[in-house]
Amino acid sequence: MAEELIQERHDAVLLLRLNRPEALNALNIPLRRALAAAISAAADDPDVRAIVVSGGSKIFAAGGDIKEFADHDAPQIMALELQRIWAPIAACPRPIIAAVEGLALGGGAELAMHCDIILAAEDAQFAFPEVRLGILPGAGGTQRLPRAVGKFRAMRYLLTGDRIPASLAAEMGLVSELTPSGQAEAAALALAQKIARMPPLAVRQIKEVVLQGADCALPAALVLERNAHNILFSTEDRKEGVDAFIEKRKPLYRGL
Ligand code: CO8
Repeated sequence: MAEELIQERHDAVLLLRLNRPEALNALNIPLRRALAAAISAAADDPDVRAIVVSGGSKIFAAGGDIKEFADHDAPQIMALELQRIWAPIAACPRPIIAAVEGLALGGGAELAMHCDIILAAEDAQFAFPEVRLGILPGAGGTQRLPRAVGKFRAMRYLLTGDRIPASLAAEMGLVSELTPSGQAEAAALALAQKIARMPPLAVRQIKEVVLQGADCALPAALVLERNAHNILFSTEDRKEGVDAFIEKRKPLYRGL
């Protein structure tokens, strides 16, 4: 059987490509576990400086695997503790870029929203169809969508399951950037390579401060920012960046 999660290294970038074409990349438990394990391993590998999560050229993901959970009742769903599979993605210190072609539905859209940057093909579509199954988005969708696009637009789509075209998603702030159809993965890899060339400690601090600060009151968030800013002044990469600017040469960052 083909691997359900393809892993490729592109220099300092790890590409993770969902590969369940027969089920439109529906996220079954083995695939979710593989994704969580790959991202945990990447977080332990200092040579991985950015991650791309892609569904390939046709579809990002058609959601959670409906067939896998069709007969589950509440205790069975609770026993799965699915939040433990999502946690390593949410906690990953490396930047993660989602490359969305085709559809990102339900758990697929929630997977994209676990990432830090979402690139979407101009003909891609997002939706949260859980309501049509009598449930709700259970992997952060009811919380991350309103934080990304505001309450009133989030409600509009969470309560209907209607599709959000990528252009509207970009306008709403759910998509970072649109790409031509078929080029989301290549564009995500190029962007990830660019981030991978940045000083790793600064990249890590920016990600941490943006994410943690978003959940704090502004004064506390500004303290987080100030402390991270001050700490970065002691790094060798800060010295290298400034020296390279003054000497008019390309910097070589080492993550120190
Ligand atoms: N789960 C499992 N299998 C799926 C899923 C899915 N989410 N989506 C598609 N598939 C399977 C189909 O069953 C079909 O398999 P088979 O050939 O064996 O019948 C194959 O993929 C191809 O699908 P279609 O024939 O339906 O392809 P179409 O091009 O006609 O339609 C769609 C594509 C529009 C994407 C359509 O497949 C669809 O609507 N899929 C479901 C979308 C959805 O509602 N996603 C789930 C949202 S909920 C969620 O993500 C979290 C909770 C999940 C558990 C819920 C349990 C109650």
